[in-house]
Amino acid sequence: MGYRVAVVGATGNVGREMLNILAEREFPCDEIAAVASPRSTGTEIEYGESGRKLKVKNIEHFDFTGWDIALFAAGSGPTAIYAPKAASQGCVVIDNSSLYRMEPDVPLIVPEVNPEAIDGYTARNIIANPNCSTAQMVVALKPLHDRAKIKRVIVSTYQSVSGAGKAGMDELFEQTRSIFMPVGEMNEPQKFTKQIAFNVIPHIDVFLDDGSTKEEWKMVVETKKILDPKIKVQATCVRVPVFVGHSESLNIEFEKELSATEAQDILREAPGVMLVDKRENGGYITPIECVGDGATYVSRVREDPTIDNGLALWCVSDNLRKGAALNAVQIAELLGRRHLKKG
Ligand code: 11C
Repeated sequence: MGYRVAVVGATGNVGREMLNILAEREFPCDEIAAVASPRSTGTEIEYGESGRKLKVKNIEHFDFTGWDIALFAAGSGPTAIYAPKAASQGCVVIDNSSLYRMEPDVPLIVPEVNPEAIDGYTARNIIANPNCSTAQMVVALKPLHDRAKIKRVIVSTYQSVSGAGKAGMDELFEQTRSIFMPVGEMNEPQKFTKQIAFNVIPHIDVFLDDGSTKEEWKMVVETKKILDPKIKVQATCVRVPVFVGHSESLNIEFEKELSATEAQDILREAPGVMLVDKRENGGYITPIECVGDGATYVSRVREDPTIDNGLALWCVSDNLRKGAALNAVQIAELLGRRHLKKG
């Protein structure tokens, strides 16, 4: 016996990946529903390799009664309306938006890092999935924190345009094409604040009063909630002209001494981490190599001689997978193992 699972926002970048990953990991679904805005109602979406098609259902009329789990990738607006409805109808919501992440009675989960926190889900029937840039960072940090206690992290991100949805990907594609094949003027940027093709933009999400951006703030507060409230994080989040895969440069200060060699040994064994660190030409991972994969790749581990107990490293992951859809499905698996047992 399996679960009845609804994917809400099924036609977007993350929703489609959720369906792919549920099928790939053979998540035990007795029934699966693809749910989206009225705009997509009746369109068909593929599920699994057999070419099975799901007809998209209208979120406005969807009754969650009798459904076990709803994976939401619908953005904060629709989520604010329909997630509480689903939760009150007895369906456990696993939400990819930022809406509930910092609510004290909603667990924010990365299964490799804080699986036990999921037990608090019963307060609201909602579990939050972190921001993509936070998820990959905490997977890499957790095993090092367990060994040597992290005091402070300085992170600079190199985030792909798929983090801004399909419109972000289209904007990079169109701008690149119009540079190579100019037909009239290039369109003004819509999704990003400046030209993204052949450029980098040090601005993701809205500005806050202290001069940081909301994306940077999310990395700070989500890391504290998932990993350890004592860890200090300073983030600079940057959009780069890459379609899929977020990269991060991390500078980490520990309480205890930790050599680069020992850190490599720890990371080699850590859940969710793939260490690729050969210290030679090409002996590290770049975003295009991690697309379609679930791991957080770590490369370039080295000691930082400018501080006591400092390490620097590079980490890369598919932001649509570990950063969003895969983490949500892993939460569903964890929920099944610890709480919603079937069969
Ligand atoms: C980006 N990290 O790359 C964002 C996308 O809070 O879930 C995900 C935003 C979020 O633009």
